[in-house]
Amino acid sequence: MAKFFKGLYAKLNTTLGFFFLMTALFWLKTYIAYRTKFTLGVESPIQQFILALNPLPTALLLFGIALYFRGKLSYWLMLIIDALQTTWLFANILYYREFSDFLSIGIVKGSGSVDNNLGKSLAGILHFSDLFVYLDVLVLIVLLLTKLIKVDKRPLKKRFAVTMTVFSIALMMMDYGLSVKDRSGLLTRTFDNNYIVKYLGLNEYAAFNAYQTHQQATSRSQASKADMKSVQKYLKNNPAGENFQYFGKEQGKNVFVFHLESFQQFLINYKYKGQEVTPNINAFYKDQNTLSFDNFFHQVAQGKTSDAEMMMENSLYGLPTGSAMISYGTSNTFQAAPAILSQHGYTTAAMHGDVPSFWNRGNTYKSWGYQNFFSKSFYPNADKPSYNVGYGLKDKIFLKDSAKYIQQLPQPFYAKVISVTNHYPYLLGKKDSSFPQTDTGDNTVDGYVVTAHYLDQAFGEFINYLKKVNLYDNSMIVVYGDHYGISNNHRPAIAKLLGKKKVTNYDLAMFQKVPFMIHAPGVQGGVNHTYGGEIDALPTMMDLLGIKTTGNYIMMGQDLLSTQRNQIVPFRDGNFVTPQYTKVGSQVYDTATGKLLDLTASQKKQVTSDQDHVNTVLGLSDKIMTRDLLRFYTPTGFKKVNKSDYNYSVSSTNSRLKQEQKDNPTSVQAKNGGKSTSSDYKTDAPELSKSK
Ligand code: GP9
Ligand code: MN
Repeated sequence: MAKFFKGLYAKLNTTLGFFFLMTALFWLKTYIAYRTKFTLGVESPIQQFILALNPLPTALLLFGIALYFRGKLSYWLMLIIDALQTTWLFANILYYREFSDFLSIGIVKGSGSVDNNLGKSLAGILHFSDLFVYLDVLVLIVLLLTKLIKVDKRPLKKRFAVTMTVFSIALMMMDYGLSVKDRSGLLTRTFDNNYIVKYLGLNEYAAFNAYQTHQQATSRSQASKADMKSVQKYLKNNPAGENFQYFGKEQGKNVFVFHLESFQQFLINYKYKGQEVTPNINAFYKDQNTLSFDNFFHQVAQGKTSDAEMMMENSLYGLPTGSAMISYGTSNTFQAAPAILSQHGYTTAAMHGDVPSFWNRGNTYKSWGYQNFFSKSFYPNADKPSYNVGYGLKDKIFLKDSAKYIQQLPQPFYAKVISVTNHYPYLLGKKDSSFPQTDTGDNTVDGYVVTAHYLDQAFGEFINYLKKVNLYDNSMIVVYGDHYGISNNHRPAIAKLLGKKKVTNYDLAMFQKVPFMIHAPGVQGGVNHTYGGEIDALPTMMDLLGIKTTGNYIMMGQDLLSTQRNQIVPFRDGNFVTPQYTKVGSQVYDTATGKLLDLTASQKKQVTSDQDHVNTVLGLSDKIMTRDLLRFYTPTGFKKVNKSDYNYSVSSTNSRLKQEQKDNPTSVQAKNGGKSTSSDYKTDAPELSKSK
């Protein structure tokens, strides 16, 4: 035994021995930090394995650089690289504690005016145990200084260094291969920085982020004011048309934007085994004050929810690949709904039962001018497994606890409420399920009505609360489905659900319809058949609120209530739907009948011109996004958003709300004599009744 240790000790006195000791320590501490300092959402044995593996490749690669040098220099290099990597880890631990996200190059450089007050609050967020990450660096230095470990002066054979470099890169590829197998689209769609760190590691995340930042900076630097002029010229030549009938009818009202996750239009009035799947949403659809649209399409691409949010609140398209909120949300200039409305006296808030890093909401919402963002950590017991399913809190629980915050918002307010339970793979425990599964035989499809029914019940409870506290008649309530829930890969199941033998490309295009409804107490409702999509939501809402957007704001959509609109609905892949034509790839269908057309010369001409329009708007929108063109133009009456005005931490949000109850006592709670209205919120969520 003693001999063994002696042998081991002797090895430590060689360059390679020291190298492996340092690597092992770095690996271990990074893994401990992963498990104790971050919430990476490791879910399966393969993810456990990947997480345990992922600190190793870059440790070997970077420490391995030192192996190309000899003697003292080699040791010094290793220590410097160790200290740098450790500092990156340490800085992320601190940043994560405050923002539940990882540092990005943009934030480190302080560009894009992202001031996170990190310096100021450093003392407040540092835990003593964070310092453990420096322990091994310190120990190694002491061992060297005291000569307990001696510097090996002999040069190492070059082939050792080269082997280490090759081996570490191979290991990195292996990690990447395993990761992409487990989470496809990891780097193209990105989703959440937590995912990149969980799968690839903190250093790889840094490299990926640096690459993205570089790409963005390049496309940004190509832009000039003239680009913006061409966008303005286009909008001027293609005006949306005035909307005299509805303009300003909802002026000054509170606004709710209620996000129905993965909710498709076909669910409206859909019955299974004689039972309505979504009775509450159906009732809302038919409400005499609800303007409902039955030819409204989602227009998202890979960014899914984030694309929908981008369109709904900016009237700008998502990108053809990836998520614009992730790539540009932190750094770009935006003139989004929350910013516009807060400058018209509104309090603005977004609510969502997931972590703020998902789709980069925590940063993007600041760019959009949200004053408040209530994400997962604002909700009681948010980490209880029984309270969660899939991406976050179960809707019934989330909505009930959101009411606590809604009641504190000074009126008028703009509140976006994002549900999440009706999300693929549509799994819900027995206790929460009160609707039979469909029997298409396709497992990923059959639970869809079950979670949709659950979402509907949650929605019903929420609307009842709004009625109880007089918000229903005081608010414009916009309800929309963000994108399909059943993807086109499930043709046979879709056919079964729709009661058809089989589905054509036309049917699938129509299957992309999602609900869009505006409950507007000041107007007569009804079902409107105009063709439009998510890109058109914002101009529609703004006109109802009496805020003129045409000729001032840069919006790619048109008011759905304007009678002169073009009714061309572009999809992100370049296909489109108009009242006449539905174009899918090389096929063109008659939209009214679903018949495949053999185009006449004049039809061809029309389709070509529609296609031109589609290509132009998508191209212009992409230019605005990738070149950050809105920085060159500020609409009249609009003040540029300053991201450092916003702080979404729980403590500062709560103290801000408290202060606002005094300074501007117009919230529901303030008007209720300061008393909470929580008891007016009735839910049958089994998780909540049990805990009582
Ligand atoms: C996660 C949720 C889901 O926070 O919004 O996003 P999706 O997967 O639908 O894009
Ligand atoms: Mn979604």
